[in-house]
Amino acid sequence: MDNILSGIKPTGKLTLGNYIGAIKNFARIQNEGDTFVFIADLHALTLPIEPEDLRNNSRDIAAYYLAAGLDPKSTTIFLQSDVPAHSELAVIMQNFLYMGELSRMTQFKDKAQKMDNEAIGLGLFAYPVLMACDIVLYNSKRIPVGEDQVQHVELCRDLVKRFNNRYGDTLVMPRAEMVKVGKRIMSLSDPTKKMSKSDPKGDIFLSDDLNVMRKKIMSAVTDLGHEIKYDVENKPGISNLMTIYSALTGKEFAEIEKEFEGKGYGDFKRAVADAVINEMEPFKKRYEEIISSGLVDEVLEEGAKKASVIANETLARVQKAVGLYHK
Ligand code: AQP
Repeated sequence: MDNILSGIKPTGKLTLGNYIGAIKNFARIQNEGDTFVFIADLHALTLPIEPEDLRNNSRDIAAYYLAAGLDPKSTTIFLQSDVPAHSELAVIMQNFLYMGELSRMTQFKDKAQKMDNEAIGLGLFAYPVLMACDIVLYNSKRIPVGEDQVQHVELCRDLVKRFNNRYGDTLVMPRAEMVKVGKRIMSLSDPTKKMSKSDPKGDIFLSDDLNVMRKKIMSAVTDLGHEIKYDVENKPGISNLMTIYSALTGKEFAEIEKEFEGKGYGDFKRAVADAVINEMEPFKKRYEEIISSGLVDEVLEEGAKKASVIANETLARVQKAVGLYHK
């Protein structure tokens, strides 16, 4: 069975995009291999963040993982900064990814473009180096991600090829995989943009009250016409809502089109809101129970111990391969 690895960075309140594109799927596939799911707190430092927010966001993500059904018995859940091998390996691997390729990363270009050129941190630029280390440390073959992260996994593949060519078979080759439906949930106020926690216009947050979620869906931007039809180019708003509905109910697009034949946008939005609330009500309840128990700290402590064993083995293998003395 292949090792599976994924994570979320605690840069803000999690969105329905993170839930559909990542968390829900982690729980679904966790028994298909040795699964490692982490909270990428070091990655969150690549953009300015208050210490209190970083701490709270990190704890929240762990609780959301558990609320979604990730079972610490089958999935190693841990905080990236609790496993120093991530940072140690990154110091080595930064020599094997090149500035040209890093500067072509879409996420870097998008984020840097909104910042003052003189104040772009090195960490933001080198983000894919650390992400590649997150992946290779766990000998991970399957990397479930949303569409926006595929480019970084591709760069990690380049790194593995480059490293193994030079030093022999040391690192395991990963591959990105995406959910069939929901790999890119769009903003409800601008369905041409990704629903994103660092640009929270048109987001549904997992922390929103259920009635706020309903209101947001009922006022989501829709398109001209009145037909419920999956057509991303001409009907991005309805197509996005159909994606959410399909991801949560398991219904195919053709089935949804049939279900709403002759009905209007209002009927459809009500059904989407019901589907979101059906899913979110028990999930949020479990999250509340978990956050007020001591479970999160316990799980993260245990997870860091388990993760460190395999991460340290890989780190030692790399140190030895490159010729670090005494390793
Ligand atoms: N809108 C989305 N639709 C589907 N999947 C999504 N993901 C994020 N947004 C969507 C997936 O969630 C996982 C964790 O993401 P992340 O927090 O590590 O970073 P990100 O991809 O940069 O997500 P955000 O929300 O846009 O974060 P910020 O704003 O902090 O950069 C990933 O698998 C991601 O693809």
